[in-house]
Amino acid sequence: MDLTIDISRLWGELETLAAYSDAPAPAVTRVLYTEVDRGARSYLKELFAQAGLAVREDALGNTFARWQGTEADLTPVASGSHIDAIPHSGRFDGTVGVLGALEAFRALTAADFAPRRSIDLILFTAEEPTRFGLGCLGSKALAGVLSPSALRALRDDEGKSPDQARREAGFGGQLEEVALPDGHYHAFVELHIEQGPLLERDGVAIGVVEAIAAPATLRLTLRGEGGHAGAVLMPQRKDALTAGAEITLAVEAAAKGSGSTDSVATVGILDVHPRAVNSIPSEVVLTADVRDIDLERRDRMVAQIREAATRVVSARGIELGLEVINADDPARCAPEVIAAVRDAATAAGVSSTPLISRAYHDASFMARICPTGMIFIPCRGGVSHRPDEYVSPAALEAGVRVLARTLARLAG
Ligand code: HGY
Ligand code: MN
Ligand code: MN
Repeated sequence: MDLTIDISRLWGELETLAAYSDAPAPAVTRVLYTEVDRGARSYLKELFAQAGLAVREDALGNTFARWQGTEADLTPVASGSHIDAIPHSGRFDGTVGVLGALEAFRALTAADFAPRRSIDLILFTAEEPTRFGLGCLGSKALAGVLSPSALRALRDDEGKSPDQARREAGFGGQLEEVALPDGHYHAFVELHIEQGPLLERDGVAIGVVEAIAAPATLRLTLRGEGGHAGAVLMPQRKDALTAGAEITLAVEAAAKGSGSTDSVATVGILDVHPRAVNSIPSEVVLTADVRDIDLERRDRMVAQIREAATRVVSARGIELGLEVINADDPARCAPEVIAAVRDAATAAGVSSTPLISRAYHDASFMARICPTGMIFIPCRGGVSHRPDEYVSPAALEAGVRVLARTLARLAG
């Protein structure tokens, strides 16, 4: 099949999408249900409609753009990714999987390919944990991993629930209708940037993802006594922030000491109260992200962090609250989708290599309900979640070509 990817059109669409942002370019901030998120969604729904796709949205804003297959009774195939972006991040994380899938659809149509199975392009709501503290809200709800009641219990910084926020953003319908039945899809494949350095380092065009790492998120609340920074002498202090500093180092030590470089742990958020230069911190909340591709090792790190935190707070007379916000299993990609990606890369004449994803993705949860795979493309220096995140047009073009061929294989 002779496929032509219109990379300048795709590049222009990525640039337009990047402008829907609450941060000055080249940074992108696009948080769930904000005005820029809603604007980006409208822009994309316009493109989906122009491409002749039938568009529907569910109660959370997961958006499905369907390319009708010739045999409507066959279970459909799906592709897609997310468009939300954490504060001050880049323009390619997630978006290449949404606009890349659209471009794959258009290239296949131009090559007179008509899929037997319908193909859904899915824009997943809230893959990033920014607003409600939990990642993959949309795909977890689709997979039935996050129940409507668990969803309703979440709160953002203003105390709003996803239910309230989604309705204010104009999404009606019932949360109970979001979960998809098992077998709803024949297969799912997601195009995504590697968010790591290996493909670029080895000069390989395509990563054929075999597994996706297991993330856990911990929230530790430390309560001390606070007080006047000048008047309270050091022996009498119960300083919540110095306790938090020791625990932050213990989080790092748990990953560094696990015996494997596949273990990673990060304290990305540390809130201090009352945050005044002359007031001893009385309360600190730190949020830790702990991951490994091996579940047991990941859980050992969580246990170690819990032990270290207990030790630190008892030595300092601080009160500790520790909440495991999420602890997901690693996801395995399906052999038949892995093979389809690998064969598509070969047919497209590009190099490929098996890879593990250290980032999590919506594919992590689509793998719960259907055979799933991922296609990685190299990003410069492996950089992601930063404004200088970058993918070359050539790398993107190869990724879209392989995605198109993979979809042609899966949708028959
Ligand atoms: O954090 C992650 O792995 C993803 O980028 N949300
Ligand atoms: Mn991300
Ligand atoms: Mn992503």
